[in-house]
Amino acid sequence: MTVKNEVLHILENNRGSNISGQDLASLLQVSRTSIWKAINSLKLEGYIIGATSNKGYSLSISSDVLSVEDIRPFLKEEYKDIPISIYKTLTSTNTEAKMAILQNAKHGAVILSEEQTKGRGRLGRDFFSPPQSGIYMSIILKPHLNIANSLLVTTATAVAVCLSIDKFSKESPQIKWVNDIYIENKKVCGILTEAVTDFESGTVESVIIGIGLNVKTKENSFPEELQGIAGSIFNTDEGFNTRNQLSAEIINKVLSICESLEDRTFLEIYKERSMILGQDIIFKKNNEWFEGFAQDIDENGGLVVLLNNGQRAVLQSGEVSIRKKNN
Ligand code: BT5
Repeated sequence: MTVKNEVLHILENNRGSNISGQDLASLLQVSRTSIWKAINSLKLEGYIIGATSNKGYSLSISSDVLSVEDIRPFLKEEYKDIPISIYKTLTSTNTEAKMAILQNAKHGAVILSEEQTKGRGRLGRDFFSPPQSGIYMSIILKPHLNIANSLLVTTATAVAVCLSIDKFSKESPQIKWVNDIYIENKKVCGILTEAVTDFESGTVESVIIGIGLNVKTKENSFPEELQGIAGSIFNTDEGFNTRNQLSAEIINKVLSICESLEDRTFLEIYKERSMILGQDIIFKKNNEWFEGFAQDIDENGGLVVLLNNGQRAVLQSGEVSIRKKNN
């Protein structure tokens, strides 16, 4: 560990309380100048560290910077050594993950960014990714497992993210088929799963799971077109510094559920959390709108719809909305 990381570790363990430069220097057996340099570079990375003459340094309760050192301790034993890269800004963590795959990234590698300047949704849509307020993460899976079915990977990830949010929030998140997570009727998370295929063999070489989660983005900071549609897990100062722990929880759950996709028990949780099962819906397929009743989720994550003409359809992708009742 570098002096900087050791200083951070001590400040983290004493969040909100003061510790003098002299005490830090003696504990780490380095000079006070080294401590001063470490504190300055932590401040440059965005940590909020107070310095009071006589009392020393203290890490503010509200300091919240994504860091590998703060994520790793919360990972399960089997994932403790996965490669994690954290950036201050990227165009898109999924794009960065694609480049990492070209350089032989390992199964389970994680890329996180404090902000994305071109965060992507499906079909070329944008995903608003402002700094220091969300989790924008890509996890790389190598399909030595049977993960060729990217719909099922998205379904499994939605369940993993809901269960992770449960650990930190009183609100129980719900899932809108196929890739959106809602809290109190506002979208707090979107998932974009992309497959990297090997042209020669035509097989899926890697899968990138992109997760965009609004953790504490303020209501009024969403752009106009998302006002009233998008929300965050935390709307108060509660949960101000949970992004590292929540990221670790998501990594643990996504990897463990996706590594045993053949065990379909997560589909039961998916159904319980579904916002659309048992509802009248409209959906678009081949540029045509259909009406029907959302009946079930099949074993591959497909949405089973009973059409108004009595026929049954299974959707593998697309856009679904709940039909408003005419009173
Ligand atoms: C998604 O697409 O919701 C998938 C979003 C995936 C984002 C992650 S972040 C890490 C990784 N790197 C990336 O570049 N992407 C992934 P879709 O279902 O197509 O929804 C897109 C729509 O959601 C937009 O057209 C907006 O209406 C809405 N939207 C955009 N930003 C949002 C936000 N921050 N919160 C809630 N809704 C948002």
